[in-house]
Amino acid sequence: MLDELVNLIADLKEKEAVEAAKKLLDDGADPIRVLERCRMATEIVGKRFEEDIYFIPDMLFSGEILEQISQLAKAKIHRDVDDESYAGKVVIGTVEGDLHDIGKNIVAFLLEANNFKTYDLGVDVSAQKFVDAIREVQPDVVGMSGLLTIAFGAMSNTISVIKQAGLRDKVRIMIGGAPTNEDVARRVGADAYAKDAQQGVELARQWSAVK
Ligand code: B12
Repeated sequence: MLDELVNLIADLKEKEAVEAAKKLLDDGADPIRVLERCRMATEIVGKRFEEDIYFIPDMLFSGEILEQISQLAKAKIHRDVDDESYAGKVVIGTVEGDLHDIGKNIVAFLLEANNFKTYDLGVDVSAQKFVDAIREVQPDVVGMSGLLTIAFGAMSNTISVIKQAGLRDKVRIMIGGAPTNEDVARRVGADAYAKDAQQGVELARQWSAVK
Protein backbone atom coordinates (compact mmCIF):
# COMPACT_ATOMS: atom_id res chain seq x y z
CA MET A 1 0.00 0.00 0.00
CA LEU A 2 2.86 2.40 0.81
CA ASP A 3 4.53 1.47 -2.48
CA GLU A 4 1.29 2.12 -4.29
CA LEU A 5 1.18 5.57 -2.70
CA VAL A 6 4.67 6.32 -4.05
CA ASN A 7 3.55 5.41 -7.56
CA LEU A 8 0.32 7.41 -7.34
CA ILE A 9 2.22 10.56 -6.30
CA ALA A 10 4.95 10.01 -8.88
CA ASP A 11 2.27 9.59 -11.57
CA LEU A 12 0.57 12.79 -10.32
CA LYS A 13 -2.72 11.03 -9.62
CA GLU A 14 -3.84 13.61 -7.10
CA LYS A 15 -7.23 12.30 -6.00
CA GLU A 16 -6.13 8.66 -5.75
CA ALA A 17 -2.90 9.57 -3.95
CA VAL A 18 -4.63 11.71 -1.34
CA GLU A 19 -7.28 9.02 -0.83
CA ALA A 20 -4.64 6.29 -0.48
CA ALA A 21 -2.73 8.39 2.07
CA LYS A 22 -5.90 9.10 4.01
CA LYS A 23 -6.74 5.39 4.11
CA LEU A 24 -3.24 4.44 5.25
CA LEU A 25 -3.32 7.03 8.01
CA ASP A 26 -6.85 6.10 9.10
CA ASP A 27 -5.75 2.46 9.25
CA GLY A 28 -3.01 3.47 11.68
CA ALA A 29 0.08 3.81 9.46
CA ASP A 30 2.90 5.82 11.05
CA PRO A 31 2.50 9.39 9.68
CA ILE A 32 6.28 9.89 9.60
CA ARG A 33 6.69 6.79 7.45
CA VAL A 34 3.95 8.00 5.13
CA LEU A 35 5.74 11.34 4.74
CA GLU A 36 9.03 9.59 4.04
CA ARG A 37 7.40 7.58 1.28
CA CYS A 38 6.09 10.83 -0.18
CA ARG A 39 9.65 12.09 -0.31
CA MET A 40 10.66 9.00 -2.28
CA ALA A 41 7.92 9.83 -4.77
CA THR A 42 9.28 13.35 -5.27
CA GLU A 43 12.66 11.84 -6.12
CA ILE A 44 10.98 10.04 -9.01
CA VAL A 45 9.26 13.29 -10.02
CA GLY A 46 12.65 15.05 -9.94
CA LYS A 47 14.17 12.32 -12.17
CA ARG A 48 11.35 12.61 -14.65
CA PHE A 49 11.92 16.38 -14.71
CA GLU A 50 15.60 15.82 -15.51
CA GLU A 51 14.60 13.45 -18.30
CA ASP A 52 12.17 16.00 -19.81
CA ILE A 53 9.22 13.73 -19.11
CA TYR A 54 7.88 16.20 -16.56
CA PHE A 55 8.07 19.99 -16.59
CA ILE A 56 7.89 22.72 -13.96
CA PRO A 57 4.07 22.65 -13.63
CA ASP A 58 4.35 18.91 -12.92
CA MET A 59 6.88 19.54 -10.14
CA LEU A 60 4.60 22.20 -8.77
CA PHE A 61 1.66 19.81 -8.88
CA SER A 62 3.64 17.08 -7.11
CA GLY A 63 4.37 19.68 -4.43
CA GLU A 64 0.68 20.41 -4.07
CA ILE A 65 -0.16 16.72 -3.69
CA LEU A 66 2.55 16.41 -1.07
CA GLU A 67 1.28 19.46 0.76
CA GLN A 68 -2.20 17.92 1.02
CA ILE A 69 -0.79 14.63 2.30
CA SER A 70 1.45 16.53 4.74
CA GLN A 71 -1.62 18.22 6.20
CA LEU A 72 -3.33 14.84 6.68
CA ALA A 73 -0.21 13.33 8.26
CA LYS A 74 0.36 16.33 10.51
CA ALA A 75 -3.16 16.00 11.89
CA LYS A 76 -2.18 12.52 13.12
CA ILE A 77 1.05 13.55 14.82
CA HIS A 78 0.65 14.09 18.50
CA ARG A 79 1.70 17.57 19.57
CA ASP A 80 3.06 17.83 23.03
CA VAL A 81 3.90 21.52 23.30
CA ASP A 82 4.54 22.82 26.76
CA ASP A 83 5.48 26.51 26.84
CA GLU A 84 7.02 26.33 30.29
CA SER A 85 9.46 23.48 29.74
CA TYR A 86 10.24 23.50 26.02
CA ALA A 87 12.97 21.18 24.76
CA GLY A 88 15.02 23.94 23.12
CA LYS A 89 14.87 26.74 20.57
CA VAL A 90 15.42 26.32 16.86
CA VAL A 91 15.66 28.90 14.08
CA ILE A 92 15.03 27.34 10.69
CA GLY A 93 14.79 28.56 7.12
CA THR A 94 15.47 27.79 3.47
CA VAL A 95 18.63 29.58 2.42
CA GLU A 96 18.92 32.51 0.01
CA GLY A 97 18.02 31.82 -3.62
CA ASP A 98 16.03 28.69 -2.82
CA LEU A 99 12.25 28.62 -2.67
CA HIS A 100 11.64 24.95 -1.82
CA ASP A 101 9.85 24.67 1.50
CA ILE A 102 7.87 21.45 1.73
CA GLY A 103 10.62 19.49 3.50
CA LYS A 104 11.57 22.44 5.71
CA ASN A 105 7.95 22.84 6.76
CA ILE A 106 7.79 19.17 7.76
CA VAL A 107 10.95 19.58 9.85
CA ALA A 108 9.58 22.73 11.53
CA PHE A 109 6.31 21.00 12.27
CA LEU A 110 7.98 17.92 13.74
CA LEU A 111 10.25 20.07 15.91
CA GLU A 112 7.22 21.87 17.29
CA ALA A 113 5.43 18.59 17.82
CA ASN A 114 8.44 17.56 19.91
CA ASN A 115 8.19 20.63 22.10
CA PHE A 116 10.86 22.81 20.47
CA LYS A 117 10.15 26.52 20.17
CA THR A 118 10.57 26.84 16.45
CA TYR A 119 11.11 30.09 14.58
CA ASP A 120 10.53 29.53 10.88
CA LEU A 121 12.08 32.30 8.77
CA GLY A 122 10.52 31.01 5.55
CA VAL A 123 12.26 30.69 2.18
CA ASP A 124 15.00 32.64 0.38
CA VAL A 125 16.37 33.70 3.76
CA SER A 126 19.39 36.00 3.60
CA ALA A 127 22.46 35.50 5.76
CA GLN A 128 21.66 38.75 7.58
CA LYS A 129 18.15 37.53 8.40
CA PHE A 130 19.62 34.39 10.00
CA VAL A 131 22.03 36.57 11.99
CA ASP A 132 19.25 38.90 13.15
CA ALA A 133 17.10 35.95 14.22
CA ILE A 134 19.99 34.34 16.13
CA ARG A 135 20.57 37.62 18.01
CA GLU A 136 16.90 38.00 18.80
CA VAL A 137 15.88 34.42 19.61
CA GLN A 138 19.18 33.03 20.96
CA PRO A 139 18.42 29.54 19.69
CA ASP A 140 20.27 26.35 20.59
CA VAL A 141 20.07 25.17 17.00
CA VAL A 142 19.93 26.69 13.53
CA GLY A 143 18.48 24.60 10.70
CA MET A 144 19.16 25.42 7.06
CA SER A 145 17.31 23.79 4.22
CA GLY A 146 18.43 23.73 0.60
CA LEU A 147 17.15 21.73 -2.38
CA LEU A 148 19.22 23.35 -5.09
CA THR A 149 22.93 22.72 -5.50
CA ILE A 150 23.41 26.52 -5.59
CA ALA A 151 22.07 26.49 -2.03
CA PHE A 152 25.42 25.03 -0.89
CA GLY A 153 27.06 28.40 -1.62
CA ALA A 154 24.30 30.22 0.25
CA MET A 155 24.71 27.90 3.24
CA SER A 156 28.45 28.44 3.26
CA ASN A 157 28.04 32.22 2.99
CA THR A 158 25.38 32.28 5.72
CA ILE A 159 27.62 30.35 8.09
CA SER A 160 30.54 32.71 7.32
CA VAL A 161 28.35 35.72 8.10
CA ILE A 162 27.20 34.06 11.35
CA LYS A 163 30.88 33.57 12.17
CA GLN A 164 31.76 37.19 11.36
CA ALA A 165 28.93 38.33 13.64
CA GLY A 166 30.63 36.41 16.49
CA LEU A 167 27.68 34.02 16.88
CA ARG A 168 29.06 30.76 15.47
CA ASP A 169 30.03 29.27 18.83
CA LYS A 170 26.64 30.11 20.32
CA VAL A 171 24.64 27.77 18.05
CA ARG A 172 24.80 24.32 16.51
CA ILE A 173 23.98 24.27 12.82
CA MET A 174 22.29 21.43 10.94
CA ILE A 175 21.56 21.32 7.25
CA GLY A 176 19.12 19.23 5.22
CA GLY A 177 17.46 18.90 1.84
CA ALA A 178 17.63 16.22 -0.84
CA PRO A 179 21.05 17.06 -2.38
CA THR A 180 22.85 17.63 0.93
CA ASN A 181 24.92 15.06 2.79
CA GLU A 182 27.62 14.82 5.44
CA ASP A 183 30.29 15.93 3.03
CA VAL A 184 28.30 19.07 2.12
CA ALA A 185 27.78 19.79 5.82
CA ARG A 186 31.52 19.65 6.40
CA ARG A 187 32.28 21.80 3.35
CA VAL A 188 29.82 24.57 4.23
CA GLY A 189 30.91 24.62 7.87
CA ALA A 190 27.77 23.17 9.47
CA ASP A 191 27.91 20.84 12.48
CA ALA A 192 25.80 18.09 10.93
CA TYR A 193 23.53 16.92 8.17
CA ALA A 194 20.15 15.31 8.78
CA LYS A 195 18.66 13.04 6.17
CA ASP A 196 15.10 13.60 7.31
CA ALA A 197 12.90 15.44 9.79
CA GLN A 198 13.15 12.72 12.41
CA GLN A 199 16.95 12.88 12.38
CA GLY A 200 16.76 16.67 12.61
CA VAL A 201 14.66 16.40 15.77
CA GLU A 202 17.14 13.88 17.18
CA LEU A 203 20.08 16.25 16.58
CA ALA A 204 18.20 19.20 18.08
CA ARG A 205 17.43 17.08 21.12
CA GLN A 206 21.07 16.06 21.63
CA TRP A 207 22.35 19.59 21.12
CA SER A 208 19.77 21.24 23.34
CA ALA A 209 20.44 18.76 26.13
CA VAL A 210 24.16 19.52 26.27
CA LYS A 211 23.74 23.30 26.41
C1 B12 B 1 8.37 20.17 -5.63
C2 B12 B 1 9.62 20.71 -6.32
C3 B12 B 1 9.60 22.04 -6.74
C4 B12 B 1 8.46 23.00 -6.40
C5 B12 B 1 8.68 23.49 -4.95
C6 B12 B 1 7.39 23.79 -4.19
C7 B12 B 1 7.68 24.12 -2.74
N1 B12 B 1 6.76 24.87 -2.18
O1 B12 B 1 8.65 23.71 -2.14
C8 B12 B 1 8.68 24.11 -7.48
C9 B12 B 1 7.90 23.74 -8.73
C10 B12 B 1 8.33 25.53 -7.06
C11 B12 B 1 10.17 23.92 -7.81
C12 B12 B 1 10.93 24.91 -8.40
C13 B12 B 1 12.22 24.70 -8.86
N2 B12 B 1 12.90 23.55 -8.82
CO1 B12 B 1 12.33 22.01 -7.80
N3 B12 B 1 11.85 20.35 -7.13
C14 B12 B 1 10.77 19.86 -6.52
C15 B12 B 1 10.92 18.36 -6.20
C16 B12 B 1 10.19 17.56 -7.26
C17 B12 B 1 10.46 17.90 -4.82
C18 B12 B 1 11.04 18.66 -3.61
C19 B12 B 1 10.28 18.27 -2.36
O2 B12 B 1 9.40 19.00 -1.91
N4 B12 B 1 10.56 17.07 -1.82
C20 B12 B 1 9.82 16.52 -0.67
C21 B12 B 1 10.43 16.92 0.66
C22 B12 B 1 9.61 16.31 1.80
O3 B12 B 1 11.73 16.40 0.72
P1 B12 B 1 12.99 17.28 1.12
O4 B12 B 1 12.78 18.70 0.73
O5 B12 B 1 14.21 16.60 0.68
O6 B12 B 1 12.93 17.32 2.73
C23 B12 B 1 13.17 16.23 3.57
C24 B12 B 1 14.66 16.01 3.90
O7 B12 B 1 15.54 16.39 2.87
C25 B12 B 1 14.87 16.77 5.18
N5 B12 B 1 15.15 18.21 5.16
C26 B12 B 1 14.86 19.17 4.25
N6 B12 B 1 15.25 20.36 4.65
C27 B12 B 1 15.77 20.21 5.88
C28 B12 B 1 16.33 21.14 6.78
C29 B12 B 1 16.81 20.69 8.00
C30 B12 B 1 17.38 21.68 8.96
C31 B12 B 1 16.75 19.30 8.32
C32 B12 B 1 17.25 18.84 9.61
C33 B12 B 1 16.20 18.38 7.43
C34 B12 B 1 15.72 18.84 6.23
O8 B12 B 1 13.64 16.56 5.86
C35 B12 B 1 12.55 16.57 4.92
C36 B12 B 1 11.53 15.59 5.40
O9 B12 B 1 12.06 14.31 5.57
C37 B12 B 1 12.49 18.19 -6.30
C38 B12 B 1 12.98 16.78 -6.61
C39 B12 B 1 13.79 16.17 -5.46
N7 B12 B 1 14.49 15.09 -5.76
O10 B12 B 1 13.81 16.62 -4.36
C40 B12 B 1 12.82 19.24 -7.37
C41 B12 B 1 14.25 19.89 -7.45
C42 B12 B 1 14.78 20.18 -6.07
N8 B12 B 1 14.00 21.16 -8.16
C43 B12 B 1 14.90 21.42 -9.01
C44 B12 B 1 14.92 22.57 -9.85
C45 B12 B 1 15.98 22.62 -10.92
C46 B12 B 1 13.98 23.61 -9.67
C47 B12 B 1 13.94 24.95 -10.43
C48 B12 B 1 15.32 25.62 -10.64
C49 B12 B 1 13.22 24.71 -11.76
C50 B12 B 1 13.20 25.91 -12.69
N9 B12 B 1 13.91 25.76 -13.80
O11 B12 B 1 12.60 26.91 -12.38
C51 B12 B 1 13.01 25.80 -9.51
C52 B12 B 1 13.83 26.55 -8.45
C53 B12 B 1 13.08 27.62 -7.75
C54 B12 B 1 13.93 28.17 -6.60
N10 B12 B 1 14.59 29.30 -6.77
O12 B12 B 1 14.01 27.55 -5.55
C55 B12 B 1 16.00 20.37 -9.03
C56 B12 B 1 17.29 20.87 -8.35
C57 B12 B 1 18.52 20.45 -9.13
C58 B12 B 1 19.78 21.02 -8.60
N11 B12 B 1 20.83 20.25 -8.75
O13 B12 B 1 19.90 22.10 -8.08
C59 B12 B 1 15.31 19.15 -8.39
C60 B12 B 1 16.27 18.21 -7.61
C61 B12 B 1 14.63 18.36 -9.54
C62 B12 B 1 15.61 17.69 -10.44
N12 B12 B 1 15.93 16.43 -10.24
O14 B12 B 1 16.09 18.33 -11.36
N13 B12 B 1 10.57 22.70 -7.46
